[in-house]
Amino acid sequence: MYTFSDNLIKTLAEARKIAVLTGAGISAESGVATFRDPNGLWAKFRPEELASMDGFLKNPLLVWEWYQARREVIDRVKPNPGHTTLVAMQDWYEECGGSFTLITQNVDRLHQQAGSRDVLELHGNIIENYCSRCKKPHEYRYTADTDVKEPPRCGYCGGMIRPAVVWFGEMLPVDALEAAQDAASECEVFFSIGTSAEVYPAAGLPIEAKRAGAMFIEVNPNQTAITRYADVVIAAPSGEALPVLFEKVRAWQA
Ligand code: BV8
Ligand code: ZN
Repeated sequence: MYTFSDNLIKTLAEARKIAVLTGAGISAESGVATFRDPNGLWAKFRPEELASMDGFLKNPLLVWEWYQARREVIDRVKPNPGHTTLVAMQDWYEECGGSFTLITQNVDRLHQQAGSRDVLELHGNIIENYCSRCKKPHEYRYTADTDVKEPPRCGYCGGMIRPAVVWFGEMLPVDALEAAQDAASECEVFFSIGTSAEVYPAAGLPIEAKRAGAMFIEVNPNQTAITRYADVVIAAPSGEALPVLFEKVRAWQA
């Protein structure tokens, strides 16, 4: 079972400004493949081939099919205890008069499905779509019973419809990124959960928080590019470790 130092539990029980960055790893226990794990999504293709506008324009059918295959999984999976513990933590810290900012690189919206509020989505979402040419939002939504094999066309300009995710080489949504950077520079504790910390500018947030004086906690069964900067490393699956950790925080009596 997982044991945590009294200092960690005391710090978390007394902190009032928490920020959390999540990546694909927090959805792994729901059955959603990560990108860089051995059997991950990138195992067969290079990221730039699939998650970029160039890749989409070069091979729209391959990229569209890859997103449809991911949507098929995301359409039927459920949040896991890692997601639901973050909801309970947001409730608890806000009830204590504190702040809890959830920043995610994930596009599966499982945090919102679990009940997390005001989620900062740095890389967009896989549910919505818009026109790759005139950028107008498009009403297409994936459903398991419709088999849309190629990108629908825009009713205004005839352009190909694309998922509302942020591809490589594309700007992150400015409001979400600025709010995430503010939270990283103002928080007392910063969690990095289930991310390999290889994609920027998201991966810079934990280091910004640490530089600004926060306690940096990493939750990941594997080493990452930023493990060496962590004050506390919880080398465990988030769906198992987070519920145990938060139970102890909630029960802490100074
Ligand atoms: C941009 C699309 C600039 C959506 C994705 C420095 C600064 C700025 C940019 C760059 C820079 N250096 C390089 C760049 C370019 C690039 C970049 O970072 N490249 C990397 C590869 C070096 N960044 C960009 O292009 C970004 N855009 O900066 O634009 C700009 C400026 C002006 C004008 C125009 C442009 C855009 C980045 C977004 C890219 N989009 N995907 C989609 O299809 O999903 S990235 C892709 O990787 C996903 O979005 C994902 O969110 C992201 C990060 O992956 P992770 O979530 O970490 O997943 P991964 O599989 O890697 O790791 C999972 C982890 O979980 C593992 O560590 C594993 O151990 C752990 N785990 C497994 N099981 C569990 C677990 N943990 C806990 N519990 C478990 N049970
Ligand atoms: Zn259009």
